[in-house]
Amino acid sequence: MVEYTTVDGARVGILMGSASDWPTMKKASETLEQFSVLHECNAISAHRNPERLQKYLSEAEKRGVELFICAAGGAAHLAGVVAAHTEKPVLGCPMQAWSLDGLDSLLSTVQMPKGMPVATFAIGGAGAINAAIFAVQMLAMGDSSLKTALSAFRDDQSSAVTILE
Ligand code: RP5
Repeated sequence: MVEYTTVDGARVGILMGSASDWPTMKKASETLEQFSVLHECNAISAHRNPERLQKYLSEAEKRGVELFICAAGGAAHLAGVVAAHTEKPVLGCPMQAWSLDGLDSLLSTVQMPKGMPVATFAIGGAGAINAAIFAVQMLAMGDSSLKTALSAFRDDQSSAVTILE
């Protein structure tokens, strides 16, 4: 049985607690694509697939995945559990999920105990996109072509702000 998807040369692993998170996390994937950053996307729940998650993480690190973007909603433990299993940076995306407008997910993701960081982003699509951009910023520290692409992206954003008449 295939337990998860892998991509040769992936530098980023996007994980989500459920396929129901995909419409939001697709935005993170599209953002990485925009920068031609190879990545792989998987729904592996910290609660429903604990062994699969552990296996994925140990194999992903060996294959060279450099950081993980983790999305979950409700009792959103995925990012924290991933942080417990890897020394790679973990970026957390709280999902809006089914109640409390995602405040539950935000607090579950952000309130990590000291010594075990999860860089936590905004609830929903903006957070998913920003997590991907932040991942690109980290990867760009050792990658001059990514650095150039990021500068162009920032310039485009500046030009897109219109002046009110
Ligand atoms: C979390 O519970 C998932 O990350 C998702 O955001 C939420 C709902 O999951 P499903 O019940 O739709 O699978 O674990």
